[in-house]
Amino acid sequence: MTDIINLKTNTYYIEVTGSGIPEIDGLFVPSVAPPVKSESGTKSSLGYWNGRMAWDRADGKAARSPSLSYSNSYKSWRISRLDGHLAYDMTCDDELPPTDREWHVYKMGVAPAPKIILHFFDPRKPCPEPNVVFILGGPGSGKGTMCELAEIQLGWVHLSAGDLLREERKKGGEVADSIEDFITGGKLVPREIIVNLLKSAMEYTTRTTGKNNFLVDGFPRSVNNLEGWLEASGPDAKLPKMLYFECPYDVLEKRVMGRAKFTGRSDDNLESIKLRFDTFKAETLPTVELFKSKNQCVEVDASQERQDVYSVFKKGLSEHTDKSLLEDPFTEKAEMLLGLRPYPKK
Ligand code: UP5
Ligand code: MG
Repeated sequence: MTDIINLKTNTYYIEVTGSGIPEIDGLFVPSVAPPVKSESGTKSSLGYWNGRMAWDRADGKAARSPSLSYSNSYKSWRISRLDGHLAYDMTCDDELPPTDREWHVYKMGVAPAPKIILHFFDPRKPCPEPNVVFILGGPGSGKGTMCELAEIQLGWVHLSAGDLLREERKKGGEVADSIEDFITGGKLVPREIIVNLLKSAMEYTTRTTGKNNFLVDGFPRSVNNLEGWLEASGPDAKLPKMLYFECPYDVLEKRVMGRAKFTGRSDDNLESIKLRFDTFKAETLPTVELFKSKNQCVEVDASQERQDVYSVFKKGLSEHTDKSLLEDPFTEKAEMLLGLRPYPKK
């Protein structure tokens, strides 16, 4: 039997969308059902049912409380309708309602099954402030490599502005076509597009994972970009810290052309690299200068060996890094990124 005394408070919120039943779609909050004996004999406590977290509808209208809970008898998570009849279930042993699989449509449910989003915070309240560090440097200076390492080893979340744009481009449509033209021409996309992508990725990540340390890689690429960011962040926003990867052009070109064989990026060719570098000098360097003048910029000599770059980079992030992760041994992927282990042959 679960030791109900030692259970962690249920602070998760669940959003259900797309069920096709208005009374099911909506927000579910930690259950306030009083302690009872469940059908399988397990005593439940506030926020819990059958020893697992449980939720009530936020509008309090459901006949069954909790209305989203786990059944030990059926070994499944279950979502009920207002009248208490079950609409969706998922047979599994997961500690929390699964968000990555299709739910089963039960007797009173309607297809398609809904999407379940687990929030770490009450989505009706503003999202906690993130810790943001901007990473800038020329094309191929190693921004992505170092950010990936910090994600794997130090628990930071890596948001590459370029990758977000490339993902958006894949979705197709008018915006996608215009993104393609900007990227291949080495030019900067309009700031609204990238600021929105970054802000919503950050909010979604914090709400759904609780993670709050973000490396924003390849942004702000111009003073205009920075103005867009500050505008979207509100009047009290502080200027984030910047780590600037300094690297001479010949090294950048060599690295990007080395990478070109594997990535197939439409801008990894000699002509695009030159255009990207010109844009970098004209638009991005003045932004770096601005951060330097405000004492918010740490310079990293990115032409060094990967391990040396990483050790300076790690120091630059120490203020917000979870100390318990600092001494962890390198994972296999980290060793590959650091050039200490070959990538597996395809
Ligand atoms: N490598 C890495 N570190 C190394 C080291 N120390 N020693 C030896 N080799 C090292 O690294 C490049 C290569 O070098 C890799 O093979 C790596 O193994 C090796 P990588 O980490 O990929 O470098 P990175 O700096 O991330 O290079 P990237 O090409 O991604 O930088 P860009 O800044 O050019 O590209 P990004 O994806 O950020 O942007 C692409 C385009 O999107 C821009 O040109 C622009 O059109 C558009 N964009 C906007 O318009 N607005 C934005 O805000 C952002 C992007
Ligand atoms: Mg990159």
